[in-house]
Amino acid sequence: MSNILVTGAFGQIGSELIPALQQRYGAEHVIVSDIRMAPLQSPVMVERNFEHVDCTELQQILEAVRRHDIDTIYHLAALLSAVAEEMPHLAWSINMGGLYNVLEAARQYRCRVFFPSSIGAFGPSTPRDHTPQVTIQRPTTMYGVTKASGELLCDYYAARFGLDVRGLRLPGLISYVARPGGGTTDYAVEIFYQALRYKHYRCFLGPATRLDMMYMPDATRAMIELMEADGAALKYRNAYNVTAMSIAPEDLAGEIRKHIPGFVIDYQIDPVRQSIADSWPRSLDDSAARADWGWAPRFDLAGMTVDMLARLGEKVTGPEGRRAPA
Ligand code: AKB
Repeated sequence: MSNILVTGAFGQIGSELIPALQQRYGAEHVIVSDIRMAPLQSPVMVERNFEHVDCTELQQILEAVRRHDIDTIYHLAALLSAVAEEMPHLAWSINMGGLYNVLEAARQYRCRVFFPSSIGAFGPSTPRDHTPQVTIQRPTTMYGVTKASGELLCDYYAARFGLDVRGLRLPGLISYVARPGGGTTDYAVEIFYQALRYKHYRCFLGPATRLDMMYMPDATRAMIELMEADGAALKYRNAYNVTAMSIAPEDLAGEIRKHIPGFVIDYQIDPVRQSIADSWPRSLDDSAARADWGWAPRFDLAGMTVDMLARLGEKVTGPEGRRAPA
């Protein structure tokens, strides 16, 4: 039975990927690691399987891999796009330094690696509609530079050292368990909290800013399915385009309004995040993922909105939610 290490485990993805991995492979086989300590009311079951790991310290990763006899690493620790623009040096150190250390540990202990790339790995010279699997990648953000370079570094380790590294170019992720922090697509999560609490949301992207999005249950399933896929069938391994919906703030607001009549959205554009969004694809072509390992999303805009409102509704309007800051 394999043992899995997840880095950056208390972030938006880890908070839902870990329970999915625990359910599939058994909680004792999933080692949760983060530079932060477990939040007091962590949705993630940590108990004995927590390691405090700073990914910029190779020794800490090596130690966790050795101690727990790890053979698969899901490397989630990274800064997101908007915060990476505020702190480009730190973003390089965490996103690239952390990935390099994870790949080095994987090389030494022959681990398989999952690396989350992003729509941010593309730039303004990339075709923005039906963005092909193989196309121009000249990102203009530090986040994008680390994602495009990260894809190349993973390819290098695969070709040079025979490492099994797989990855996805993830779109904006919509989730109700943990909130994202510092991303350009965060509006698509914030809007649900504000709609449920105040029937009003002020969006930092313009109404027609179309980007790819995916509901988190689809995203965690995609990661696990890719890692379980027959390696011989994978033409790209790292990193596959995946998407579930291509939507703009005005589309999402319209869908929410079907369930919360009177919901109002207005706009106060943040020039930094708007210019990041304007440099990203509007819709990805994910046909390679569909053909090579059977990828198919289960949630479209309508299905995701119903599920988000139902699950978040209890959390936001319950006693804990009323006490939490907006
Ligand atoms: C971000 O907005 O930075 C991320 C992403 C699309 O990679 N959600």
